[in-house]
Amino acid sequence: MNLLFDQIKLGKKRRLLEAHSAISAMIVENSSIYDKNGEKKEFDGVWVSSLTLSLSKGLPDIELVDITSKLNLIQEIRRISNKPIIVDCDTGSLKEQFGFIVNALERGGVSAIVIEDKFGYKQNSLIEENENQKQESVENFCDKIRIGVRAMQHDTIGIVARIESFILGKGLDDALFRAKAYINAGASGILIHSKDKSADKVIEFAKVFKVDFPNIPLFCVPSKFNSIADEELFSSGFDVVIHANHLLRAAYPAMLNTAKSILQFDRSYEAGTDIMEINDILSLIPDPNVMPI
Ligand code: SPV
Ligand code: MG
Repeated sequence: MNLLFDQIKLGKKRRLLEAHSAISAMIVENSSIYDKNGEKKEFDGVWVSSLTLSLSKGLPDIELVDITSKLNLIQEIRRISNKPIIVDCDTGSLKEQFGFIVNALERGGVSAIVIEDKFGYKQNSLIEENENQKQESVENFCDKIRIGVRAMQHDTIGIVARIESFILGKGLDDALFRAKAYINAGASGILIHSKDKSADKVIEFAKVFKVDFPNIPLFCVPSKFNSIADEELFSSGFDVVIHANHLLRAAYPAMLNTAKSILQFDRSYEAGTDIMEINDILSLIPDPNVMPI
């Protein structure tokens, strides 16, 4: 059983939000609204992002956060949420290391890990100057996927292969060729990434991909093409939409403004209009008499 993939098989579309700490996971867990039809709308899972986890530790997004730190965060998230967790595993490290990573994250209760088809010096895919970034050969990446599949103990975790062809200036044919090869190697899902402002390329990919692979879950990360609604991505063929970095991006300017306000006014009174009341933060402290979920 796999919480995430079983739901997708039932035809449910999934919307995830990033968490880089227990407090941000609390936001993912507790945020909900009622839409115009009176239906409750909430996030369906938590994305552990290499960008926001690295940055929250003061590190560049170059595969420096080790598996133990990721497992610590996953344990913290689990303390407050039972929602499926997807972990960004960058390139999956060396293929000699990848099996151990899959095994550790499966035991940690993770529903899926995403590995991107780059090798060597990996940087965040959204940076503009990316001439250092190299795409892995199809053969080597398929080997890595096969190693990961062999390392799985049960059916509780899936490997999602993230295709960087559009990021690295290649076209639709390359992306589709890779998708087919990665699925044949055992990938449970495909993530097609892009740093265009327009969603046209990923939508074109989704339409062709879903003709050949209607039952393979398709993921996207609309960090750059963010003017398109999740519903439109879902109706274009995507099964999972990941909002990958927004809680850290929301927190940073709020913290910076507060810090500057204290310096400017030499007291915290003025900052008080933008920050939560002391009593409100006290009400967030977990009740020791209530067991965690
Ligand atoms: C991350 O969240 O670390 C990702 C997604 O890899 S993105 O930054 O949009 O490339
Ligand atoms: Mg990443």
